[in-house]
Amino acid sequence: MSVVGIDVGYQNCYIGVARSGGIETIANEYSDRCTPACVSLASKNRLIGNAAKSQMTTNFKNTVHGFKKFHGRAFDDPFIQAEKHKLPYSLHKLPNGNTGIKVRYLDEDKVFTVEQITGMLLTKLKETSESALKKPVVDCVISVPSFFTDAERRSVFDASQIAGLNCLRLINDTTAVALAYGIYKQDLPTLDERPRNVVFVDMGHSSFQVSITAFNKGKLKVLATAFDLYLGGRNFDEALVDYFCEEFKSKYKLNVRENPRALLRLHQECEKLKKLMSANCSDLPLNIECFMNDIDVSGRMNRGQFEDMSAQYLMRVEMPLKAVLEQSKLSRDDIYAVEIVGGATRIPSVKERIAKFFGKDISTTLNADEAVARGCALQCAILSPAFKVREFSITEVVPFPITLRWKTPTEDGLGECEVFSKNHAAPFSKVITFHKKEPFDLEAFYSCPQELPYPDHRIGCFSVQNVAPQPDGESSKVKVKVRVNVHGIFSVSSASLIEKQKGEGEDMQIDSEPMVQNEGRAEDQTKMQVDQEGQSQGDQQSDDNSSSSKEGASGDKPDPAAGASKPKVKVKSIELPIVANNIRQLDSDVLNDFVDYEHQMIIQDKLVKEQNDAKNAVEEYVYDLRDKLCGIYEKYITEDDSNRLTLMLEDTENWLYEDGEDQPKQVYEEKLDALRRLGQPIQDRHREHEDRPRAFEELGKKL
Ligand code: ATP
Ligand code: K
Ligand code: MG
Repeated sequence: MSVVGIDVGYQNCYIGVARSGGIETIANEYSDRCTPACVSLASKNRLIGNAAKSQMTTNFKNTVHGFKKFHGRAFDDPFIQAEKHKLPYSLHKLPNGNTGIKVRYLDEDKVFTVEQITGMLLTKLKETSESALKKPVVDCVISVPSFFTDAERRSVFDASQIAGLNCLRLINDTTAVALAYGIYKQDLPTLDERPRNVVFVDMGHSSFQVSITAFNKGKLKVLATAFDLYLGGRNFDEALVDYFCEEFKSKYKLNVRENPRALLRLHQECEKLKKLMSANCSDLPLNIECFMNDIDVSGRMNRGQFEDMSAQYLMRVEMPLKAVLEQSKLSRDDIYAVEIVGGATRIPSVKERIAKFFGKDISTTLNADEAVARGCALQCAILSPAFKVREFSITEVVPFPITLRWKTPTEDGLGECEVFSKNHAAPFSKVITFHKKEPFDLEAFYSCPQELPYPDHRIGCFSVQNVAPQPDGESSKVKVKVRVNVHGIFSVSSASLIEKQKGEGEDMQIDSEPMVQNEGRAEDQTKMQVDQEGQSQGDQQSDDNSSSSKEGASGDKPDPAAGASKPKVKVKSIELPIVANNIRQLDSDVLNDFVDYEHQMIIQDKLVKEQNDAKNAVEEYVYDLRDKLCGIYEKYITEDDSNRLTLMLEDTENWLYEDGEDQPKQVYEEKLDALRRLGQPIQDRHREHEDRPRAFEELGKKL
């Protein structure tokens, strides 16, 4: 069983694995530990990661990047509408209203969903892990931003399935970092001591996330999270791009924004410049050759200027810091350390603002690029029965409050209950008791539309079925379990009807009005680990998506409606089916089609790779043999034969660029065999001759 953690960044992806007893991040086939979140579709195959990024400017219409924020978003979402104009590739409204990505693939127009595109990226990351670990990879933990809603989380989860991964947990970026920070700390306070509170700050390419986490020995509890969804390194790049677009307009009369390729190149150069300015205060040049209309362009920039032009973004750094501190109800003095990760926290003025806000030096003890992936791998190791790791329990928070709504026979016609408040512990289950005579719907949505950064605040509608009145015509008591699971995904997970047994419980007075009763119970989702150092904690329960409601037996408090002095009533609990509607998740048949299609594309990519390899082998052989014919093989072939063979090699070379440009693998293999049949005897004669002196020497020794 593999232990793999994947940080799927907006720009950069990293993979952490457990290998030879430790956690490490692994490199891809380009010896790069960072794999760009970039997918390029072409007429014969796909390129994913570094290969896709390196030809982004040439195949820009079909090279998809910056798609992480498309998850769970409707095409009409204002963010998508604004983004659409900045992208060199096309977006397309899908029949279900979601955002599709329109490209040319295999010489056809294709619209992919974002789950498919992220699925492609995950396929690549899976393959990279497999070649590093030299075994199949299925189980993994994937990171998502802490502000991802249900729709986004379900979408990423679907993507993982398309790639053939079994995602054991979607973990929040800052929580993964917290785990990477805490698990190796030997000096954490004991359980009865005051916890150690650490702030984690992650500014990536697209967003800014902050959490405050309380640590004790063997556990971490996230107290609060805060974020700016749209503040990241890309904003700073854009500030530079805006500036140079203006400058090149006046200096060279170039309209860069009309030329997608030039704009992409400018983006890349501005990003490089931004990084250079992090280490350098002086004036720095920006030069791009043959930028547009054969014109070379150049400009200059220094850190002071850059800070001035990005003031509007720097201003926004403080807000989430303030919000997280307020929500945690801690004071600055309660903060033990401020740990920063994410590429954009390397911008000196970003760092300064964080330090200034907390009034202390910030720590960079964690690897800014790899901490998330390492944390994911650690979580995967904890969840894997095959891997021994120190037990560490994680309690997350719910980022946005969640409310249930249902129809009632009352005047206003609606009942409502906030089932999860902001920063409520997660994973967590609650039992709500209803009194109903017929099947009913529970509508789940995020309670505070003004707080939610998305226009759509629906989560889904859950129909509780097969509800019937009691034999005496009274309402039935229906216990509904709602939960936020390990992935941070909400659901009405089970429902049961409590049936009075005949002859008993007549004294039980049942409300005909629907009534809500909250019965919360913490569920720590971290699986029990066998660990010499770890302590078994009695209140821990393992949890999975299929668990059914057992609260009736163990967790229930007596129903106040039944009165405190009632005799013990024998009850029977009947499981009720729940049908989820409007859940923003792929239908299972659609998902299956996507899984099949991904599989086909993988096979297609493999075929193209094998074909290319076979073709390259012919080309290499031609060059090699031709060199040797006028070199080391010269003495081992007659001039006539050599001339004839050279001509043949030349023909083959020409063929490779003409008719032989795109042939099935076997054609190249046959070609190579034919050449080898001619080349081999020469090679043999050469080798025999080379070996002869040594053979004589050996013989001499023996005699
Ligand atoms: P997200 O977390 O938003 O999904 P990501 O995880 O892909 O994005 P990171 O890899 O953490 O993002 O950070 C990438 C960003 O950091 C880019 O904008 C990059 O330009 C920026 N960055 C990296 N190094 C530096 C540096 N030395 N100075 C300034 N910015 C930097
Ligand atoms: K990253
Ligand atoms: Mg990130």
